[in-house]
Amino acid sequence: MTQFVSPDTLRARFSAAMSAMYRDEVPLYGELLDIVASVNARSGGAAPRDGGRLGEERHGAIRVGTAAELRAMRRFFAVMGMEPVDYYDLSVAGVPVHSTAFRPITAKGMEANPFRMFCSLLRLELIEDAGLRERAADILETRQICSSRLMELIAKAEEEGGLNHADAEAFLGEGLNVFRWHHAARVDARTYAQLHDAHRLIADVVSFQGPHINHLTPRTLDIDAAQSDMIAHNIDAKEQIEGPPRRACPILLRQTSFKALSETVSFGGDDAGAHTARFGEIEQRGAALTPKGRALYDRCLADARAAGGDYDAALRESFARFPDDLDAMRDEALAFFHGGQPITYEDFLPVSAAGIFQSNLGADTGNGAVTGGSAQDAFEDALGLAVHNPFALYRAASDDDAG
Ligand code: OOG
Ligand code: NI
Repeated sequence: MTQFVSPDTLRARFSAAMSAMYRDEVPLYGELLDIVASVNARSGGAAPRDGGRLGEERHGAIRVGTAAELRAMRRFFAVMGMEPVDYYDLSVAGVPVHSTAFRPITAKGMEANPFRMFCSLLRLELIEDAGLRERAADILETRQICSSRLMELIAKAEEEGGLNHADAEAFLGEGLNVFRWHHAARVDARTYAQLHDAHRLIADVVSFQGPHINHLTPRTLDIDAAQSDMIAHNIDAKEQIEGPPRRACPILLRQTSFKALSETVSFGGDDAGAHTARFGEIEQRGAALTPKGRALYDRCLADARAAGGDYDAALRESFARFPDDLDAMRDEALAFFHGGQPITYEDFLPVSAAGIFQSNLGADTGNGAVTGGSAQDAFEDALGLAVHNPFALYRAASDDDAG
């Protein structure tokens, strides 16, 4: 009998290899890891039940251009036990993409290794200029983000139910290559400028050989402390932490980032330029909320954003309505619990994601704003599968019938 390398092992090795590669490519990411490790060591007393996985924990983000690429990514991540969870419509923030996150869907899988990949698909139909839309589609049409060897290995894993040791090595090596940064663009400088004028993100997705990893995010136990440490290290951090305010009982997700780096690009011939896409991010995770809790969260956040004036003060004020003790959160069925403790939120927040996108897009977003609306059916057609409903996953893991 062939010995297969388990999906958990593949995922752990892939996550570690991605981290080493990104550390090489974006040295500030290494600094960020050191800051987070030191903050987490200082806040050891606050470790949640799943604290044991912290040192290994990170999520990444990529952006693909076509349905075929999205489907290849879905099959690639499935080999490592990662499935698409939730649908995120980023057009609400003027960003022409929609997204899912690939991750393990069981508590056991998350414990074995919690690596997740946020994956966005470009919505070419949101490019207004028909000529440019067609040009972008033509450019993407001829792109091959996965080597034929990688596609063979994925097919083999699907057919045989796993990969042996030698195939696993090859799979990890070929897989890592997909997400590397390429200095040489696939387009000329003029095309890059046109794509960039339509939306900076379109240039990022269309101009290069592959979906370079654009950030890797470690998880901290105290994001306020990590944020001040970032500033103390002269890292150009985003001013505002996205998500809920600081609380005694953290909920959902709080995130902050440092601004994208400007990297040199060659456009063939002697043409050189710069491209800004890759950045650093940190996050703190709290309790997964029930639909009722999520609705309350959305209302509190919307009120704070509508309030104007000092955003932090408005946030604290609007969230005063959200009970900040575990008994009340359980009694009012606002959060999911297991064994007396809240279940950690493993997913993302579209409004935060939009804030993160905007922070790294910078002020200069070209003509920018798109309006599209949610298109989950089209996304799932492209993916070739329906995404998992996160509430159903948390409900299955909880030991009461909250939500
Ligand atoms: C993804 C932004 C979303 C998060 O943590 O919410 C994200 C991107 O910029 O491609 O990673
Ligand atoms: Ni992120």
